[in-house]
Amino acid sequence: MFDTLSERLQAALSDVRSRGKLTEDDINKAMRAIRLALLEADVNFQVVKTFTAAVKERALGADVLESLNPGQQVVKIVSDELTQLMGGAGRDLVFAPSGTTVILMGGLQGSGKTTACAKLARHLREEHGKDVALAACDVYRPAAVDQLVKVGQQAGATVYEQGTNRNPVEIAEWALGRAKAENRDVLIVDTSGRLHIDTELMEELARIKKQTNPHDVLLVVDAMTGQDAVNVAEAFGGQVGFDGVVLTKLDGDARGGAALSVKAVTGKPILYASTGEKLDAFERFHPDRMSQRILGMGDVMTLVEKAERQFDEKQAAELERKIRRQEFTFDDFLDQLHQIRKMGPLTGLLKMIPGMGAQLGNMKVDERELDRIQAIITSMTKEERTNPSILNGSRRRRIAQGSGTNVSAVNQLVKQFSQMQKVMRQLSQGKTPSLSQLARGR
Ligand SMILES: Nc1nc2c(ncn2[C@@H]2O[C@H](COP(=O)(O)OP(=O)(O)O)[C@@H](O)[C@H]2O)c(=O)[nH]1
Ligand SMILES: [Mg+2]
Repeated sequence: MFDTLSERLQAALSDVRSRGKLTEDDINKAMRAIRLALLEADVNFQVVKTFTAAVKERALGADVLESLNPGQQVVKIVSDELTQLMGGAGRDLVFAPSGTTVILMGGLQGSGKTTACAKLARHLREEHGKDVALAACDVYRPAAVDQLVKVGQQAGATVYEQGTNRNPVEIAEWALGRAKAENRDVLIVDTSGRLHIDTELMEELARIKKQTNPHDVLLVVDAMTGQDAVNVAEAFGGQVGFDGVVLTKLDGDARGGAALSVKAVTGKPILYASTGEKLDAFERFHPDRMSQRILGMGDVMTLVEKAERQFDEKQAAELERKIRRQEFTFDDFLDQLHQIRKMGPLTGLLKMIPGMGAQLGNMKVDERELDRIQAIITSMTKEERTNPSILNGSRRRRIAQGSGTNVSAVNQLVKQFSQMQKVMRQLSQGKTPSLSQLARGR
């Protein structure tokens, strides 16, 4: 996500970042590099102009140039301004105080509307505990209804559909009636798109909007299309009107032009970001976190939230109890491994830690190593997992064979595990292991 932009901006700032003293010339040079980086990222020309002017004015302020660490201050200013550019504090959906909240989704064909409907449904269910229904109003492609039914079910939402023989405005009206009668918290209306902006599409969306009186109209735009996405948003804004943006396919967007321009051009904030084909690749868009991620300052908040979601307090307390009583087994170890892996690919997680992004570069964390560990533990019997001391040579050979690894891999894991247990024992007895012990894992 935003890799190219991120690299270019960090390069543009690398010179000033470390500098103890800055001159106006240094600032001008950095601003030129930032302007180029943004234009290359396909950020709207006018937006780039306003942005660099704002950064420059603040950076040239006496309090910055004369401060102890002017370089860091400039980086902070760029980060602040990027945050402002993407919408400041950002916002979540607004729910109706009572009754069914209606969300209408619009956008071009292929922008990711149907996928986003299901992802949003899942998000609202999991994060807000809402009972969500989806209305299938894309009647132009038979497959579109089936697709919504399928992803809607995966998301745990009820899907209202009437095939493709009725007109979408009637279906929307009927679905809203059902949602109200069935006391659904939220109704998300999926609509059809066209390949390009056309009046017919706009009029249909406007009619559905009039009929259902949605609390929020969300425009789904494909980040990979850069400036085109922004133009589409401008056209929709002028003809139908919308309240917020769902930016999709950020996983394939190295440049970030749409993310940086859409708020400034349309005046509407990005509410959600979609970052992959899977239903859980969806998150609220936080301009401040995003700007820090782009500048390589890490995104600790998102990381913490991810961890909290995966690891509830009860589990944490249970784990602590086991460590204290020295009952931590291979099964618990496997559990921990699952918890970590549920959070997503390790490389992605590490990138959210400040300073790690740049260090990692193109390095890939070897997920296969984790696969091997998992395979070895699952090849153990229940007894072996609880009581590793019974692991003699023949048992180890059997495990190696069962897991498709070799005896030395099994030996290594067993050794690491017993070292880990030792550290835990010391911790639980109130002794602090020395740093070198920790480093060696003993
Ligand atoms: N990589 C990636 N693919 C996506 C994302 N969102 C949707 N897609 C894919 O884009 C294609 C079109 O999505 P769809 O929801 O059918 O678009 P619609 O025509 O607007 O309803 C599908 O193949 C989706 O799997 C995303 O965030 N990342
Ligand atoms: Mg669709």
